[in-house]
Amino acid sequence: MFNKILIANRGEIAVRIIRASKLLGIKTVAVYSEVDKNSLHTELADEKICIGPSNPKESYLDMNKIITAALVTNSDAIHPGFGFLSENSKFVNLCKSNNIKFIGPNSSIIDAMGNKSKARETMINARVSVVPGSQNPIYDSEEGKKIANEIGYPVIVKASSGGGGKGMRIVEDEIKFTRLFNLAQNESLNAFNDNTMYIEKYIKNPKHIEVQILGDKYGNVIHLGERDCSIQRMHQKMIEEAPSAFLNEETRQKLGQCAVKAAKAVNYENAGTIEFLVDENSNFYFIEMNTRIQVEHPVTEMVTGIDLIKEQIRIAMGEKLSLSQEEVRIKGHSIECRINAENPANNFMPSPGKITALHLPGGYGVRVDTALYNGYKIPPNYDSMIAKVIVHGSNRKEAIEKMKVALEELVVGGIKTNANFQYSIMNNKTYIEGNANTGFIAELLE
Ligand code: MV4
Repeated sequence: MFNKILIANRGEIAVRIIRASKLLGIKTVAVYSEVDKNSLHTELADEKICIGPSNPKESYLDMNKIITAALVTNSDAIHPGFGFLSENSKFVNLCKSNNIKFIGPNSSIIDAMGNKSKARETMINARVSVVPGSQNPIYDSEEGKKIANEIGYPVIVKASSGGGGKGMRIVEDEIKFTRLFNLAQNESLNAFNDNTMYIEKYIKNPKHIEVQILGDKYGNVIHLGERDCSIQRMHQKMIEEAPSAFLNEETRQKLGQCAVKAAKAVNYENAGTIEFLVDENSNFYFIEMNTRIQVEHPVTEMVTGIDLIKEQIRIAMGEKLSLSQEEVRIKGHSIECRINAENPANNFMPSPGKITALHLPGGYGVRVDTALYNGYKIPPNYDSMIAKVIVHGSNRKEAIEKMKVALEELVVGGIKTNANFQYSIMNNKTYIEGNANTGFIAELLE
């Protein structure tokens, strides 16, 4: 049993983790940077410790400061949230050597899945269907071209250390291959100090569908259904929903089983996500595994009734999964709109500043995960996501209507947000019909 958890994060996810800890009767420690002195998470936690300047490298990413904060407060465990140190295997090892429990999977899995070409190899060996492509890492364009010619164009060249679209290039034909491969590889070298690449067949206009899984220390793994995260802009997700409007029941079953197989193959422990691309014919292919809790986890909570953060903590305390696969039921439909402090009229330019008026929507099946309060000053130093509006309805149509009511009600004064842009998507025919794929926002903006 944990007596105290340190939350190595900020913003709405820190608040979310503090609330779950309290529900389990566990004390909480907030860490904060100088610019976050007046942030909500510091107010809600039992204790707070300043860990340095606004620059994440000197605070939220500084492993030694966070370990020291955990030690001086006698914390039993650290919850990393998402981003920052959540997928840093060195940090997981550092927790272990200081006798602090890291609420997440073990470091070797984080390493194995963090390297995307290694993850592909692992899943190929586990007989999980991956996108047709290379089996081994690729280091030079000549080698890459041979493989691309075998796969057949178009292909997509990706960086092993990539994510968020960095070090990625779509290649339409052989003539363009060398130039684009080198561009992707240089980008990867600069961003990640890694020249390891891999190649996949390019899937045109795919859906991005991911499956939530939970695993305990005893080898039990269950899935909690899928989330459709196809609505994204510049590789940033904007809207997520569960279940997917696109999948039929048979594909859904297969996808869930495939995700459990993938997680079992790596003895996965804690919460994780298996990401798939789904093509127009409902063929699905593994692309990546996320070894953290994700921003969009609430839509899964809303349709399953399972508190994923509580489950994460329980699993880390050595408890068995609280339910079996047969006990998981998907009820109704949930949608999440991410509210960002940004200006859609000016190329989504970040819009930090002081909140001068605030009204958060409410009502039956309406949830807002946020760390905002009236008078709060959003600092310019961090991610622009300031709230998540989440709705639950008995079906997708009702959920969309509920989201419209919620977004109409939302007032965030003093800064620009993307709330009206999100509202317009709720009225978009392609979206309403469930036909929006990963190219949707780019096409909409054109
Ligand atoms: C792909 C793909 C098509 N085929 N892989 C983008 C984020 C990263 N996690 C995976 N991504 C993609 N991988 C294969 N084999 C399409 C995307 C993709 C994308 C690619 C280039 C430019 C914009 C994109 C938007 C969404 C998805």
